[in-house]
Amino acid sequence: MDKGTPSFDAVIVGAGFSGMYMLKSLRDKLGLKVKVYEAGDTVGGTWYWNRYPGARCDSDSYIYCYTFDKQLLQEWEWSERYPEQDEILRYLEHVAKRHDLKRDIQFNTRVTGGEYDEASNLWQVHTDKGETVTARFLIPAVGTLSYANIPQYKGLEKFRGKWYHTSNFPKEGVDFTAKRVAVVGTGATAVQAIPEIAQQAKQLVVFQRTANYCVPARNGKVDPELVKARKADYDNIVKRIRESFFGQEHYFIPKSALEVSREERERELDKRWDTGGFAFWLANYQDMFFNKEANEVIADYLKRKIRATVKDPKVAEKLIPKGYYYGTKRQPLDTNYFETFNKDNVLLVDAKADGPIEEITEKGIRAGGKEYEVDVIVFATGFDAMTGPLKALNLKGRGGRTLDKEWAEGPHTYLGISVVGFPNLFAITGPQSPSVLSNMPVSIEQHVDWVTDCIDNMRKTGKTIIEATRQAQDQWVAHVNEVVNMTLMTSANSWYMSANIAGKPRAFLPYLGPEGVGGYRKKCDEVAAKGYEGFALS
Ligand code: NA7
Repeated sequence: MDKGTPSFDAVIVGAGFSGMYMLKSLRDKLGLKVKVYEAGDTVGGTWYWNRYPGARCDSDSYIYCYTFDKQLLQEWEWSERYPEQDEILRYLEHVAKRHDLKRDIQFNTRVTGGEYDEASNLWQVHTDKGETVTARFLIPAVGTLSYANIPQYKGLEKFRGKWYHTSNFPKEGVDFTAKRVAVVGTGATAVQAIPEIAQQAKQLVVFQRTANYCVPARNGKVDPELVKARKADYDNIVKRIRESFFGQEHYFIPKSALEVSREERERELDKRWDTGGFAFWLANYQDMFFNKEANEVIADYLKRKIRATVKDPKVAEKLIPKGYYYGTKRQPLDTNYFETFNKDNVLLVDAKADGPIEEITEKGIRAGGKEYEVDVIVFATGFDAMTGPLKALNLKGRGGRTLDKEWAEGPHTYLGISVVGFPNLFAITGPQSPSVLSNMPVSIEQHVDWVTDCIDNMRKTGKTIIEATRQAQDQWVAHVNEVVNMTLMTSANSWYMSANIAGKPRAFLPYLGPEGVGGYRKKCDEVAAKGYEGFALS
């Protein structure tokens, strides 16, 4: 029985890409009373927090944007192939203004907890400002890579210099001029930041735990004729990315890498290398993610590129990825990354060859028994991905159950949107949805539209509670794992596999559907068409 009258129809947590569109959709389409809480002092989410040097999107700008506002697609002009952090932030500020979003967003406010009250069937939501509000629906739009992984090294508190995590850089920036700088980590973030920091710093020491396969981004101005053609073709582009595998205009080569001649394979790989961007990763031979030998011939191409770029063979050898299959960790896109290791002021310290980081000292970092003195440490050490930001909300579902406990062996969701025991909670791009394997805005819009339709349907049919059933959730979890177990993805110690965080249960976090983003969309639509199959509505 529904007893209470909530403060809001819906509370949304986060005002990044997903929270902003969720607000727009529920408020302006359905006329709901909505409140958004955002920890930052303005909109932007990921693009508000990640201000490190070189921060930019790895998806092409023409598809890394909202598609719900067709006029904006025509009006907005991106300056380059990949938008830089501050340009995306400007874009999101523009969207907030254009759709008058800020009036329903409370900034500088972090949600610190929430309980589902079974007597009123409402969520009680608490903030760090001491407020408690109630809402029928609770919608975490907290991002997938937003809970920083700050390594708990011995001695960090003793360090006399300054240290930063890349996802929480000072707004005013950091001046590295004449400084001795350490960067810890060599993932997608570090690959963007290292060449930029190396240009400023007196000395840069890079601490590498796992070498990465990198492909050139090839950023630059986009030919105005191509921009015009894309604008004229937006309806089709939107249709294609929605139906695609990765939310991008990339399609596998429908052949095995092993069935073609070496010459043909080199030609195809050269094409992708020269084009730059995700094409090398996501538009390669179709057996790359399944067949070890196919994967190895493609990886060999990238290893040759590293050897040809890095002048010191010993440094090149350290930069050659080992021990995992190409593409099973997130593909970083680079601009002069490997070239940077040819500079005299850059030193690479590899955990395997030189010894791992042992401690932080007053003066710097000790690794492999040697102390490296630095003035600044930049931790580019990534995130407690996908489950981290949701667990950090400290939510309690029916009977006081927590996500910590429910997910003790990895995430358990239905469709990556809903969790048994947490009624009326919708996670936007939650674990076990395509999310991070997609071009995020495509999957964000899909979830927001689906949730909006679901709530609209509930109102029209007089329902107030929706909750995934145990059976549907178990089947979804089994399906997510069954699909990924057919690939090489599970063999890597990647953050996709939760392996970057000590003690995190090993589990694949996103959903790599047999038909990708397009197939997942169809599945969600079928669930809705069958009266929200797999959910209990009352
Ligand atoms: P990533 O891809 O998780 O990279 C983090 C890097 O930091 C990676 O090289 C890690 O090595 C390394 N790392 C993590 N923890 C430690 C500790 N404790 N000691 C030493 N090195 C460590 O994060 P990014 O920020 O680069 O990228 C995240 C996503 O943001 C990216 O995929 C895009 O989608 C946007 P590892 O490989 O785990 O051995």
